[in-house]
Amino acid sequence: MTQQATNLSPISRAAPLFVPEEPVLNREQKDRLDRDGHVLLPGWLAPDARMCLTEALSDIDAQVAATGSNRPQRYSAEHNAYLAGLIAHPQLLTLARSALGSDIRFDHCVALNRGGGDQGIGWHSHDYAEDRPDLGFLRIFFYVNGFTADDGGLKVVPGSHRFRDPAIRAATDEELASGWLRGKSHPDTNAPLAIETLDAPEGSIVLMWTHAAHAVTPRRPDSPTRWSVVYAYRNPGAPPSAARWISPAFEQNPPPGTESLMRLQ
Ligand SMILES: O=C(O)CCC(=O)C(=O)O
Ligand SMILES: [Fe+2]
Repeated sequence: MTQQATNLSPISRAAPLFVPEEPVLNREQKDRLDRDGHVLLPGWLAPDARMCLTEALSDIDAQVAATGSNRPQRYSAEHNAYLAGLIAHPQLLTLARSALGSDIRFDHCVALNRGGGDQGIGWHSHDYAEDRPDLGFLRIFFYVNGFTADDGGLKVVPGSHRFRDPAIRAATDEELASGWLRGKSHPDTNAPLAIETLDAPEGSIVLMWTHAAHAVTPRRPDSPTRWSVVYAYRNPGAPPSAARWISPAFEQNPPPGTESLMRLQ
């Protein structure tokens, strides 16, 4: 190792994950995340990271195919060393902390690859600390090769996270509109809640509070696989989410640098 390399800080030693060197949300982005429940950051994934992620996520798909089990997908970081190494990546932690504050725990790393013809997923929300609005649960989605609204696209309902309802469910937009959405408006702006479709160029990331209503449109049959993965972090203080997919073995022998993130409380 050269003298120069020895002097590098841990931050510069890790290969860049994001294009912005210091990936903190600016005031406008943080306000948008808190008002809408999500914020899209186009092109944030560094080019080399996109390549490594594509390789890692292909490896997860291959393991799922070989084992016929969804375990490698649900516990992605436990099945791929590159993905494990990102849990405590300095830039990922900087970004998570810019939304959650300094005291955070890792919750899950789940591959969200969607091959051509994938059916997408209906409307739903996720759980954490429903009675503790002071405790945040943030999910950071990596959309490595992006998506369009009608091709494996994420749909959202700005403001829905404010209801902290973990049980939002609907099979179609119509069902959501005539059901859970009906008569609801944003607690701050009073605007009626409405469905929004997103377009994510290659290399996008999306930050989303976990109680936000979301759904995914089907992937077109002739489209290539949508490579994506989500990393989730939370403030400790409540029992963990139902999707805290961390095996006891991983928890007891965590990758270097992740020990404090792996604690329950
Ligand atoms: O595939 C996606 O873009 C989102 C999947 C999803 O609903 C989730 O990870 O909670
Ligand atoms: Fe979801």
